[in-house]
Amino acid sequence: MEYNKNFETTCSALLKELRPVDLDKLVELVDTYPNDVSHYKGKRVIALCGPTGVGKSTTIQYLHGASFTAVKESTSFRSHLKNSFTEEQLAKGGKNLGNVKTSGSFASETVYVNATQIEFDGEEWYVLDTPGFGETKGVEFDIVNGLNISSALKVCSSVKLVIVLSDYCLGDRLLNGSETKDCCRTVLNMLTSEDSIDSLSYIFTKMDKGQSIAISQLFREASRQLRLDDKDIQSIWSDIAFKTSPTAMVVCPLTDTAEDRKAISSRLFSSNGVISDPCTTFSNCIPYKSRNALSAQLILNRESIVNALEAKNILLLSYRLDQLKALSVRSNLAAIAICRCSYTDSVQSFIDHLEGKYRDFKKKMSSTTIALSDHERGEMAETLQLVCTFDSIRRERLSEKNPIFLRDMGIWTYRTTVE
Ligand SMILES: Nc1nc2c(ncn2[C@@H]2O[C@H](COP(=O)(O)OP(=O)(O)O)[C@@H](O)[C@H]2O)c(=O)[nH]1
Ligand SMILES: [Mg+2]
Repeated sequence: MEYNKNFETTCSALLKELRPVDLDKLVELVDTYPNDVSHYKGKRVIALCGPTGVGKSTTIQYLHGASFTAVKESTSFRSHLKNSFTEEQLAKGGKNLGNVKTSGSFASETVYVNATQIEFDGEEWYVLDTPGFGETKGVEFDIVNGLNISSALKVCSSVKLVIVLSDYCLGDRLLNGSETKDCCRTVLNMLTSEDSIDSLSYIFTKMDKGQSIAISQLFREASRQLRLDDKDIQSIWSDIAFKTSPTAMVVCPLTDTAEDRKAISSRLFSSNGVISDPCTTFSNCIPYKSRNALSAQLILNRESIVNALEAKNILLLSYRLDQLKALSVRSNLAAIAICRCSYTDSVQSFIDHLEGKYRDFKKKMSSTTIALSDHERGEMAETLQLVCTFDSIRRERLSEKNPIFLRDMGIWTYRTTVE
């Protein structure tokens, strides 16, 4: 049993290195994973985002007025907060409130962007629950979730973006762990301009109410101690320090009174930090870690294309190019520069390779002044055939005019076959 577990872990670590992202699966998910935005399109939205398991869905249940009881889960050391709603709360929250799911396991429970309705002080808001960054089902799901979150935000009339962080993301883990840093980088990537950091809001969970006065200082100190290669998130940490002073929004579902909930809601459902042009403020985004995995995969693909060219492995070459093309023709993936460029760059290096082959071929031909021997003719024919085959791959994938060198091709074909 122990052996099997180790074997499994080793295999999955090895697979991650060999194939950080399954591109075929990614494309399939992009095409088929549900992302119905019709419910909140054109609406005023508060969107909760953050790492998996920090308590985003629980916070949404809390904002809808749910009662909570702590239950001990056999699968986890932590307690799970079981929620219950009154009939009235369920009716007010809209049909999706029942879909705001939480569980005590480490697996992600929220798998789609989901919107519920909340009326506060006579104004209607849609509250977006989002799948956590660092999806436990795998990197391909994480990428698609990131893309779906960004496209969900873009269709709203206005958006207030709230980052949710739990006690697990703070303390020593703030500087030494990756959860908070990665989450901040993901959100930074989601914004087209750093100026929009001003409009972010922050909620903290799984801690005592008393900690709400310590969070500002924690981030102020931590942002000063950031290492040079983490400086990119300093602006967001300074913003957290600023907005959590004198107190942070700390949600305590078990112990908060009705007044506490009202105070959190008043802070949250206010016009502060509302982004009024989501379509231009948000860009297509992939959670930070998965974006790195995707970059690594695209580099592997490009290396594989070069190797396939060298080895004249037409099947592998076509397969790898098709994988990259599939990314470049899907608009949400093509909006990500690394996906868009990988295909065009690979096609270009492929054309360069083809041209190089042709130059060699031409040189050989022009240096042969006397009649070719059978062996030389065979070699020439083989090279020419290879160039032609490669070119058919090129033509299928790039509706571009033939490069100049191909104009001569007919003449050479004639010379090597007829002579
Ligand atoms: N003790 C405690 N547990 C919480 C709190 N918020 C969420 N949880 C538990 O943490 C787990 C993950 O919460 P969930 O809302 O599903 O996280 P999400 O992935 O961010 O949506 C669940 O078992 C929740 O009951 C909290 O404030 N205190
Ligand atoms: Mg959730």
